[in-house]
Amino acid sequence: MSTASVLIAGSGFGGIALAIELKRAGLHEFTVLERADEIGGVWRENTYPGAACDIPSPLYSFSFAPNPDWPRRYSGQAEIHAYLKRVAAEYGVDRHIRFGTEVTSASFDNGRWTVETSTGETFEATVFVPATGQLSEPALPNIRGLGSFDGPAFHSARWNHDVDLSGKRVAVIGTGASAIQFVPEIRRDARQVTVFQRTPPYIMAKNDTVYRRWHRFLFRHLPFTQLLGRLRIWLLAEYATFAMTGHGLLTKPFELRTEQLRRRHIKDPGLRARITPSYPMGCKRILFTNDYLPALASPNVDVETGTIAEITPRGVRTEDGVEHEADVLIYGTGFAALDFLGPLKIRGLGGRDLAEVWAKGARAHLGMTVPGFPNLFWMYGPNTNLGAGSIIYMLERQARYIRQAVEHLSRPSVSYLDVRPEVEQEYDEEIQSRLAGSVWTGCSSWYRQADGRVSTNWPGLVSEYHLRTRRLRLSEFRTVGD
Ligand code: N01
Repeated sequence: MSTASVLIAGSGFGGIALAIELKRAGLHEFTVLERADEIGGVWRENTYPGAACDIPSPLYSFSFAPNPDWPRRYSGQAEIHAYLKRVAAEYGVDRHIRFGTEVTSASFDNGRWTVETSTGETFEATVFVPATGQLSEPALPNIRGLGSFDGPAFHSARWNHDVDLSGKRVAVIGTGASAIQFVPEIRRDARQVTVFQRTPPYIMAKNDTVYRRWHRFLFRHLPFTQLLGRLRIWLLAEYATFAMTGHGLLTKPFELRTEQLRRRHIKDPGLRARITPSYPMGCKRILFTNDYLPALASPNVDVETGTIAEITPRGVRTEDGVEHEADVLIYGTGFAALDFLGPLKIRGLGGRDLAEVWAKGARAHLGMTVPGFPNLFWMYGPNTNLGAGSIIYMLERQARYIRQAVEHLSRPSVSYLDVRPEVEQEYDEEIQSRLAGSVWTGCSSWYRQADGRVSTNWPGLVSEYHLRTRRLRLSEFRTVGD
């Protein structure tokens, strides 16, 4: 039987999860288009010093490919990238990847997607799956004078490893998950690090463990031991999500822990006050680290909380008029997460432009399908990000759902599946009304648009997402050709 063909844009954890799901189901008609020359998504791009995952590896891995060889509970970027490459090779999906091929546009016509790429090649398929991630486009801040700095300046996700920081004065803008990982590393070599903090993050301790030989022996020969660890972290993440989605009192014990940590590591009451958050815990991502607070307390690190007025050729000027001179400027300013499309142009039925449909914010049924854009399935799409837990779990659920759609579309009589507008509308209203009661409306963050809409995060437990995506419900779709 011939099967529906699939084009996947992106070979990060999402694209690879789907490729493996299709392969395991015997659906071999797929191609992954990858702009870079290697797989890996964010785990290829983010090579800054100290880059690691703050979700423990037993959970931050594919359920079908546990890895007994993780070096530690919180593995680093290189190990995670190597894991993804190894699993892709083991399942034979690396052979389906076209590297150096960025998808620039996709349009649906006559029951097929035509995808144009940066190489000038055009591909056609029944199904198109953007798996380009929410955190793939680095965001530079909108600050006057950006670009006027005389020395080296780069974003954390485009780390310039040619710049030697030894003995240099380094200005870091941002205090998110990336900055709190690289600041402790760079301060070892740098003469001086000035961290420009706009909003302090909540910091929790990382309960890290180096896995010894006996751990690895147990994980390999008694896999349930690793599975139990996975289950424990999964349950903790579900608890945290439950707290963030309308049960804020449950975060109180953790708030006390963060206060204790600050007291333990930061003896200067002035500094402690400056790094104490004043918004509800969980509203911005909670950060796990054991070395960021000690780094802030070290003599060669300053925390500057004055508002940045401009970047100058010599450094950063704050609104009080002080120019903070620096030799190197590093932007730890995050990603354009709300811009799901990025440079990609997508046209659906009747030439409808997805950018116009999403002008007020990205939205999709179960984060995957959009009315008028048949056979288009997003991975890590709108409202599928997590405030706690492993995104790989969500990606596996999406892969399974999309695989079912591909199976259905492989019937000779079916040409396309188009989610019903009323289904998507009702879903979006439900998601947004639930999000209104979540912690994420209590501050500004990359989860939230300027008008307040939260268009990145899933408002429930991951177990709920699992249940809701377990079966593709054909009644939710207009099926053409059936
Ligand atoms: O980026 P961020 P990130 N002037 O957006 C500040 C994932 N991740 O790269 O909070 C001054 O969190 C901004 O300030 P504020 C993870 O999902 C995962 O660190 O907006 N400051 C903030 O401090 C994470 O959430 C891992 O007030 C400005 C910082 O820049 C996501 O990636 C590791 C500014 C941006 O923080 C993004 O993390 C690393 C301005 N104009 C990343 N503009 C894991 O371990 C922005 N800022 C899994």
